[in-house]
Amino acid sequence: MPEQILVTRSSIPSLEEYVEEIKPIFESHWLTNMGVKHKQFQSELCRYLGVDNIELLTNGHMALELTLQAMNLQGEVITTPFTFASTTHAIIRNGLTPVFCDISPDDFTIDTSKLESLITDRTCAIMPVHVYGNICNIEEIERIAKKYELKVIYDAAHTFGETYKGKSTASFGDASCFSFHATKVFNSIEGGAACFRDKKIGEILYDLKNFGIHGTEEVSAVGANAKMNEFCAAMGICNLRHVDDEIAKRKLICEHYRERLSCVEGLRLNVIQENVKPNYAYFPVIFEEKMFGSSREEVFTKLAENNIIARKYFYPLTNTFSAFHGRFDVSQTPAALHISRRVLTLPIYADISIETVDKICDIVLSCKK
Ligand code: T4K
Repeated sequence: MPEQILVTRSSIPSLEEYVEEIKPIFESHWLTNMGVKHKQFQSELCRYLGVDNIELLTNGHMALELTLQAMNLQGEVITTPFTFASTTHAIIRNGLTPVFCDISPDDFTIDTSKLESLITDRTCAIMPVHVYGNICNIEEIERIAKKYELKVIYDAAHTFGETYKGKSTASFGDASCFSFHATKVFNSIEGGAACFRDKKIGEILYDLKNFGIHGTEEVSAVGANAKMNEFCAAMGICNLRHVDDEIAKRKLICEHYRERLSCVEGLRLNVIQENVKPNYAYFPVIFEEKMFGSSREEVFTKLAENNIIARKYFYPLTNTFSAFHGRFDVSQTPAALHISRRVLTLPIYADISIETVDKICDIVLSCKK
């Protein structure tokens, strides 16, 4: 059976490099609970991301969920439904109410022109998503948050290594949360991190990721267990050495896709944002059936018949999940609905070959009628 091409493939160091990195773990028998590798990874990340405050967590979801908890929020959080389940779940699992703002049809991030009309006296925070690594309208979000005294927690899961106007995406808002999942541009197998402005949030997060245990004899909060273990930290340390090269390789892949798929009627590629150094995390394509001649579903199926597994990130919208039993009104987010029904994210990863990209483009273009 021919090899399947999946939407992504984890970047990993050489086996020798990883073994070298984990040797001290075998020698010390210290496997988790904020060990040496955890501390080293934390400080190397601070340096790479250009921030002072960072807490490592088991995954990006716990970064979002515990950051919200650490801020002790109540009421409504304005967010978008064009995202992974995690963003919305983090809000709801904190007993908060998500209020869904529509997205901009251009870059798929929160439509800031609609934001203010959703603010009520119960609004406590905004949780915008830099979806696909597209950076939200930082200035406008900051202006609105300041005016209404709202917290801003960015879901920055897709933005590792990116900058906006030369500043790391880790430095925006009250907090920015990253995912280091295996499928991300940068991974620590499973992992995540919260970067935050106020040092106090870090102290609370440190306790919350360890059951709320404070010191040795006090449990001061109802925390979770979300500590990054030493093997994940070691993988993160290794991958951090290579992440810039990985992003450079992705850039070439992305450019090749763009060369092949630009200027095709009915097919829209992701925006190139001004002032952003991108990481090429995803390669979303919007298929407008009326102009392209084939629907997103048809292209998806055609690719799958050829062992190419593209993904419909992010379909369905989170505000339509059956888990929420019709609690949210999807007609409030028409642009998000439109995009989610037409988007396909094509395979992109550092080591995908140009020949494979050509094959994918040939199949996509063969669907044009
Ligand atoms: N916020 C946003 C905006 C997010 O996108 C995510 C996660 C989060 C928050 C939460 O962060 P984490 O708690 O996950 O750290 C994947 C990932 O599991 C998830 O991390 C990611 N977003 C989401 C967009 O994609 P699935 O269910 O699509 O993954 P899966 O298992 O189908 O894998 C996709 C492809 O990746 C596979 O076809 C092959 C490749 N792969 C996968 C794994 C597991 C590898 O190459 N190696 C691997 O180990 O959710």
